[in-house]
Amino acid sequence: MKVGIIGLPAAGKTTVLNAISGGSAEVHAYAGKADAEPNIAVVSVPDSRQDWLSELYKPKKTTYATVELVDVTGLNPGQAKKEELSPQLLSHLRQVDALVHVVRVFDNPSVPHPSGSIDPLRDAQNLELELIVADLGVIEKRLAKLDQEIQRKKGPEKTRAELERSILARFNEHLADEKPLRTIELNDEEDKAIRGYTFLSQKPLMIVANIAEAEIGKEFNQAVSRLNEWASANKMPLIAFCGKVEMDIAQMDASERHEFMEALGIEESSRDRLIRAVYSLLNLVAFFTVGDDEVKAWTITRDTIAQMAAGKIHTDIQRGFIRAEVAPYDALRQCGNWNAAKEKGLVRLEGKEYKVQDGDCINFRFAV
Ligand SMILES: Nc1nc2c(ncn2[C@@H]2O[C@H](COP(=O)(O)OP(=O)(O)OP(=O)(O)O)[C@@H](O)[C@H]2O)c(=O)[nH]1
Ligand SMILES: [Mg+2]
Repeated sequence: MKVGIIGLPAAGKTTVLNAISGGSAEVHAYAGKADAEPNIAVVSVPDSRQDWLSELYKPKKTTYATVELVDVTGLNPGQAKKEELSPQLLSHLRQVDALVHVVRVFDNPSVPHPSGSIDPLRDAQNLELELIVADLGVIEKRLAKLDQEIQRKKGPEKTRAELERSILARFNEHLADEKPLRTIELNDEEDKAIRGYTFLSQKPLMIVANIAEAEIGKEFNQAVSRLNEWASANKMPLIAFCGKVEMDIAQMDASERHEFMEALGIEESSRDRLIRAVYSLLNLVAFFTVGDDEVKAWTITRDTIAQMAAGKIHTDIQRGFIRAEVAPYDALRQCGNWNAAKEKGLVRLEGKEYKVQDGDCINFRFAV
């Protein structure tokens, strides 16, 4: 899974990336360079259930799920309108599954704000507008060509192009009202017709309010409260933390980190909070495959059916699917191990259509 970290210049995007990744990824300051390569970090998804399973099986390998974070260069308000978003930046953003918008709340005279003052709500709205305008640009260009194409085409191809045109026209109107595409409901057919576009304002988005050191452990200040009200009205989850302090914490060893967090009243690291928020934003859950060789976590969308979940592991397992032997994590934990859970009747055999639940430990039976 890929997550794009976006925001205005100097909002603290790279700082947040370091905080989430433990600073192990090589990062460099963009210093406003529009064509800079993104910073990329791959972060393991922490899961105490998997820790326990790994203790139980003592496998040769424990493979956690991972999230790839892509920290791109800062977006300046008005850039999309002037068509100044670089093709590299756009192509990086088009590939991500979700966007994390880092909004600057901290004030620091030695780090000038590109708009000259601290106003988180204004910045969040400005960035949303950049996404909207970028999408509008794509749609306007496409609509201009589609008319000619429709005249040339015949039969089902013509029908498909007409459907595309009608959806894009609807999108166009929606965006012109300054509303992001993630607030439009599409049926399956419509979704399929426009999937190739990867519109930016259609991507699930959450907000990180990058607060000042002095605000840690306190209630939201007025600026964050206003931002949060707007975010929740627009169904964007918001979490607040101080990127700079979290970056320091992420670089400490475990005992020092624990002490430091306790002293500051930070209950959970920004990494854990952010990953949990992204999972919930994208409606993701984990299932596990367990054994002496490997204990591995797999990420799926909630309610994925067993046969599709099997396909995550290998297409052969999906094609040759016979049954899924399922032990819920809680049952294993309660009974102590697989056999004990089986004796108590807590291990079930499920078919193709079974909706895999968060924490299921699954042994797929298949034949090819
Ligand atoms: N005081 C304070 N400074 C911060 C905080 N977060 C980031 N900074 C500082 O703000 C400056 C910019 O941070 P970066 O993480 O490089 O910001 P960025 O959004 O990646 O900037 P660009 O990549 O240039 O767009 C750095 O000097 C950080 O140390 C914070 O929470 N508090
Ligand atoms: Mg940066």
